[in-house]
Amino acid sequence: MPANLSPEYKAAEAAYRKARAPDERLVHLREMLRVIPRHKGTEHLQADLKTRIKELGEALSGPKKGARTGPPVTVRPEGAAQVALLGPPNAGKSRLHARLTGSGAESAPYPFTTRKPQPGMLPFEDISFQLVDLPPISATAMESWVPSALTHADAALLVLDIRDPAALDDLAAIARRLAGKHIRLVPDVLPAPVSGDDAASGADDDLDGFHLQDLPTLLVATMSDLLGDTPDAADAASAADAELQAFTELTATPFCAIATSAETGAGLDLLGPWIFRRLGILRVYTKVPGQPPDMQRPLTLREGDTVADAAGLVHRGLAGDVKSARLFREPLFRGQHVPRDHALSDGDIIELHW
Ligand SMILES: Nc1nc2c(ncn2[C@@H]2O[C@H](COP(=O)(O)OP(=O)(O)OP(=O)(O)O)[C@@H](O)[C@H]2O)c(=O)[nH]1
Ligand SMILES: [Mg+2]
Repeated sequence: MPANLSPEYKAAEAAYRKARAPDERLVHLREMLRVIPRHKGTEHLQADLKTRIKELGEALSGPKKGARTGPPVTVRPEGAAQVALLGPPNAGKSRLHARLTGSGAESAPYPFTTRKPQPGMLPFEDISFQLVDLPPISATAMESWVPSALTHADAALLVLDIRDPAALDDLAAIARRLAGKHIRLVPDVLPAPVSGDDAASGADDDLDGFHLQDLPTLLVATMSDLLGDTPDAADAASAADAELQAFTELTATPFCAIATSAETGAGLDLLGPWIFRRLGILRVYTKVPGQPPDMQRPLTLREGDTVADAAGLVHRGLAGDVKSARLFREPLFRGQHVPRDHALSDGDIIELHW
């Protein structure tokens, strides 16, 4: 049924997607629920919004006395972006998480090992991304709180066992389950609309173009070290590439895919750059007048973000007070004044003027 969302709702949704701090997100979620048109077509969505508001509220204030005592379901975002590890049981999510972040995420040769969200930091150049390991999702099982655990996720790594012939079915089942909770897995390049079954693309016509969340998604086909009898690293890499090519061609999946191994580390160096580029992350360095810039701790913003957005990160709630900035970016900018709505670039150095 068409959801027929109003301009007020769409504006609230846009503000929600832009907000990164949990308390700001909660404000926007409440606003979405307040302005959502009340009719049958939005009933599911209203229910999803209420669940997220409740769970995010509990995460921010601690659970109420006597409330259900499960694991905390939302992970407070840290670093330049939060990226969720999704996938079917036993695919190798936790082993990857442990290797990438140094977390002690428990991995075991049987399914449903992971029972709660586990955060860890993946360093990339001078910033880091927060990776969140999660319990598995299959056609028949998904912890009810997993959609809420994705509230702060900016992207997803969908981990599949490269040897598993059912991987496409797993991918479609996961996309469908999340679509049912108004979360859409988005490939790097959106496929042209086709009629017929497009569950594997993450699209879902039932949602009438509406969703609570878009998750840019990379397929991570892991365990490449276990492909055939290839002790030589170069042979193993080409076997993995051939397998991956066969997979992407056979399944015609619109998602980008990379082959990795948590055992040998093969392919893992591609993850940070993908997250960085796919999310359009910018690093902006700040300086105070008369002093050299602080090159140690960049602000992290997104493509299209402005001087005012950077100011909002420096002084929360005061973004509106910044008047202009001096911008340093060789060779074009050597301290010229730019207005508060000037869009920043990766590597910019700014001196804020309030
Ligand atoms: N050789 C090899 N083994 C791997 C690799 N990745 C995972 N494994 C093994 O595969 C099994 C499952 O890995 P897990 O990381 O627990 O899988 P998971 O996806 O977290 O599983 P759930 O928590 O049940 O969803 C474990 O025995 C891992 O040691 C890999 O890249 N190479
Ligand atoms: Mg696990």
